[in-house]
Amino acid sequence: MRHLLTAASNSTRLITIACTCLLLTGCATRESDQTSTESSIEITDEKLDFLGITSRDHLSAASKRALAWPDRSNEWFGEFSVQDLKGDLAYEEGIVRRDPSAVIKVDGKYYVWYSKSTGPTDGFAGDIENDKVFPWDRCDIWYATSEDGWTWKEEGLAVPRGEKGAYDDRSVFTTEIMVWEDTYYLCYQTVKSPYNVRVKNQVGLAWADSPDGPWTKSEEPILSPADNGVWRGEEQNRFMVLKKGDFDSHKVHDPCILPYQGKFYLYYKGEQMGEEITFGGRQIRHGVAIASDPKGPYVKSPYNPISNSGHEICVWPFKGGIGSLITTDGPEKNTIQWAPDGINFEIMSVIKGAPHAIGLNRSLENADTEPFKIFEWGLTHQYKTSDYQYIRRFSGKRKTSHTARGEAGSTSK
Ligand code: AAL
Repeated sequence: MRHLLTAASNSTRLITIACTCLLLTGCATRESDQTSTESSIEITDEKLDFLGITSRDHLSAASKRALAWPDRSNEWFGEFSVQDLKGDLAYEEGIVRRDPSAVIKVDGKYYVWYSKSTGPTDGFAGDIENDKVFPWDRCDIWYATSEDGWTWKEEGLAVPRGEKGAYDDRSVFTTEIMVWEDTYYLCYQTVKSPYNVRVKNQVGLAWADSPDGPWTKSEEPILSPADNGVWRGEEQNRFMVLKKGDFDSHKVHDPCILPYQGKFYLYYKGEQMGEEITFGGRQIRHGVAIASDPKGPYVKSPYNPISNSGHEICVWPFKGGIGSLITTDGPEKNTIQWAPDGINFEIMSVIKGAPHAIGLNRSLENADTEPFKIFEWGLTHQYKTSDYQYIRRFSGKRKTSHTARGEAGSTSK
């Protein structure tokens, strides 16, 4: 990044910033292939005072970045807390319940779908033919219902693993629900045996006329990894590559389909062959594939990847665009982003401690009124141990001031 200060009046100065890629500067260009932009930023007395900058003639690198931030209020900023559920979704020894779908409400009852498996995890050094390599290995998709969102009744199996030889014969997991024209769609991750380190993961789809099923599964995956990476050698090592390929050359994960702009946007997380650790941690990014029919075919956007970070997909429609919560991995983790077109996401807030693997509550009626409303309550999962995870409830609240106990409220804007 280059900064050029240009002369102006005493109380106002322009700072010209040439950038190729920045956090929080709003430099990204919409629907354009332009990679470099120049913009002038006015340094007013008000801005200097708000940022607490000592001298306009001695701007540190941090102050220059702060001056270049886009205008943001705190409406996208908030905090979360997590609570235990009751009934069948309370923690159960020996059982994995994780990666809850969104919550929907049908005929007065809440519904959620999730990955379920039993027994401990042995990892890749164990007997991969017979044991579990991950807690999400050997999973099926189960579902539960609730009257109040707190006490849940496990209703049973929704979508099982496929027959031996099918693309989903090893595990079906990390599902999301979409309702469109009285049909229910579950999309989910799939793995075919053997579950080794280099196995490619795909995405499957099932549909039903009722949330209670029966579910019909797609015969083929609806999304697969990019086929342009090249492994080096035969060893089961996912870091050894001759060519990494696209951001999703190894795995397509965490699928979530949203009806958007008359089409169906399938948001997903990509994992790349030869994944590396960068200054932001694991190299993990998101993509989108778009279809005219909920069953596909889904075509990957040429703008992929559409995020630089994020472990799970958590997306929702907001004010004509799409919101996205980005957690865990990458330099832009712990941010909430928004794209006016579902593709070009900008950072709207930087948050702490967001729950993992969120299942948003799609039944909330006021979710389009304020950005943080979508987090009023929903579901998440938590690790009890590395073997066993369970589903919990979260609630989120916008935060506008930081006060000590007994202190009067903030007077700031
Ligand atoms: C989850 C998701 C995917 C990963 C694993 C199971 O939280 O990101 O589903 O594969 O962890």
